[in-house]
Amino acid sequence: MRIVVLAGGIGGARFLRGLKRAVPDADITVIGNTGDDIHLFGLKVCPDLDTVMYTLGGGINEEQGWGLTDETFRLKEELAAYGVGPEWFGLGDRDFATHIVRTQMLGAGYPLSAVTEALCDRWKPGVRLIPMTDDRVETHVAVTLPDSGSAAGPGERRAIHFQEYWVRLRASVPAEAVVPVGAEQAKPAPGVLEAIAEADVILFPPSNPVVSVGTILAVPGIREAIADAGVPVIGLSPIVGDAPVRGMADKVLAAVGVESTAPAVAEHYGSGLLDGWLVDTVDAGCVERVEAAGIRCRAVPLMMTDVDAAARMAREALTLAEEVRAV
Ligand code: FO1
Repeated sequence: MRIVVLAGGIGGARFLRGLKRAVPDADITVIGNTGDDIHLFGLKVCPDLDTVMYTLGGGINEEQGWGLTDETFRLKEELAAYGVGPEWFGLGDRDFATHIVRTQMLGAGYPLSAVTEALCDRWKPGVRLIPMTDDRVETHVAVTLPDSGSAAGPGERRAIHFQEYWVRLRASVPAEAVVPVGAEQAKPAPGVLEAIAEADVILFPPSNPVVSVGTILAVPGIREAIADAGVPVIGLSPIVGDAPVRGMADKVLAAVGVESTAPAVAEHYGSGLLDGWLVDTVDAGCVERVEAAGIRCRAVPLMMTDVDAAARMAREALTLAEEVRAV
């Protein structure tokens, strides 16, 4: 079975670990979000691609959900000693190697998709990981910084990099707009449209619907390819009850005018894209509303407490796909 998954960071990676356990013989292609990418110390860092690669490759720092295990931060300390920031983004010594190799290969003219393939040769994630595009896309967030944190003076509206919003500010101020800068000019990376066209099923894992899945869908051609694929497209809600399971998805959902509820996210994707939607059992009362939007809906446990729980979710998604296909 050929499965295509649009994945962001931690939630997507943990779901993929369950999917691999649920259908070990499946051919899984992951279209990874690159809007979180940031250039630091002259290096290109791809947090969502690395989180998928490390999680499925067995190197992930499990508690954090990002970065590597057995990390040291000597390089970060030395950079800080030179007063070279930012200090708020924790790059470990082992992780630096990934960004050095990536930046070296990009500098030699390899596209990000080829670089990602080369890095995966080492980590062997057991899926094909393709960035959504080889072109530069970086998500920025419009905020009004209350204090003098803004060079433009307090109360001024500014656009800051997603990572600064997410990591330095911990999404503590409202996101007034979320803009995937460069998305309009970006082209799907080689293999992306082909994988979608050849897929037997397409999955939206419980990744952030705005800054992860939403950013992938913002690359011209990808949303259309999925809508036209003619195979079941099944999503899993990242919102349980009225709160995101992890991260601060509610902050960026508000920026695009979407309430932080399981049915609202399904409606945001729309029945033109989604054929089926899994909500958590606590949201069983919302099934009717989602079905009224033309999207088949089931309430199943959606807390990825361990790999087996994620595998059960994956099986539920594939079961719903078959029900949708049978219609
Ligand atoms: N997230 C944090 O909350 N704090 C960090 O210092 C941090 C560093 C970091 C370094 C490399 C990397 O690949 C990811 C990192 N993340 C950190 C997570 C990152 O912000 C998120 O994983 C994604 O960008 C959102 O999905």
